[in-house]
Amino acid sequence: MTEQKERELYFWLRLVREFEGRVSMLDKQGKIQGGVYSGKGQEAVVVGVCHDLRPDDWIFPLHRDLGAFLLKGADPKRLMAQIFGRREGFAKGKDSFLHGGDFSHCIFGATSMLGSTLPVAVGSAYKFKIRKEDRVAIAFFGEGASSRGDVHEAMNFAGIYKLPVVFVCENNFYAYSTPNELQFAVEDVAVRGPGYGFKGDVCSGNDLHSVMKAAKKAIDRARGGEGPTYLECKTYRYHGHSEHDRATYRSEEELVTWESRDPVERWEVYLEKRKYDVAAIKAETAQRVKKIVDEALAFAEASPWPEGPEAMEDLYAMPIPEE
Ligand SMILES: Cc1ncc(C[n+]2csc(CCOP(=O)(O)OP(=O)(O)O)c2C)c(N)n1
Repeated sequence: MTEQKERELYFWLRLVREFEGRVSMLDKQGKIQGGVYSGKGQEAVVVGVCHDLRPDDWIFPLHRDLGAFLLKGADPKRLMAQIFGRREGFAKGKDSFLHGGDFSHCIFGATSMLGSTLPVAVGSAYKFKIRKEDRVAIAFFGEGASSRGDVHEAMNFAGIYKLPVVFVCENNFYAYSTPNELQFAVEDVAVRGPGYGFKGDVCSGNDLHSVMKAAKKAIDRARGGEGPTYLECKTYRYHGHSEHDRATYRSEEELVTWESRDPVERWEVYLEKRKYDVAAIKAETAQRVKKIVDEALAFAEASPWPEGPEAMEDLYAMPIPEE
């Protein structure tokens, strides 16, 4: 990997952390519309999976994947406006972050019914295959969603047709307050992959190298016509399920154990071992990401609220004109 690439990856890790950190803070100030589901602690998953995707690959993020939007090229200003429920947001002020997608960057919005984006991701992968398009679909989901029927149906179909899709399970050990041992009776949920006729792989979701390596294999497999992968990334969310959840169902010791495996700090150690001037890189990156987030915030706050009648716009697809 070149030094430039290593620094770029650090920039992404820090940008995601800064953006999400700011959103959590703004939520406490009562400025955010809707819930805030922080992915703090899980940054290496979205960076490792999305950093090398092509503009026309599609991603299907879950509610905790704000970072995936940034990686896939969504404008941070519009993203913040979306979170603020303003007109300049992707949904033009009709929704919070939760369901907002950015089709211009091939980002599908999350759904409230967890796991139900997977059949959509599989549908798009089916279309890529039928039209012989060199594209992949990345479907993110939590280990909680892994228990849903939609997820099973999507994976079964994708296995039969060997579709170019990667199923990325962000296993952060809790689905709201439900721990893994009450979620499934297996250690690694990725063991289900072979049951659908494709590979299951497990990686450390807090180690960027580990995610990148596993994601590359899975994406290459999809592009090469070898079908899907069930990629499980073991990770941990530092915050509660959402900002209103104090997460009293887990111990302080457990949280601290995971914080000691922090993905951003881990990458800093790596840069140090590479003998780069890490103090300078940290200072420069901090300034760079702060500027991006400050500008996004100023833009969102200046963006108007939608007017009442706009609520009726964009509700239906335009009919396809007859030839
Ligand atoms: C089908 C469905 N069941 C329950 C819920 C309520 N709910 C919202 S988030 C959540 C936890 C999801 O856990 P997981 O899928 O592991 O993702 P995580 O939040 O841990 O990233 C639950 C149970 C929902 N939104 N949809």
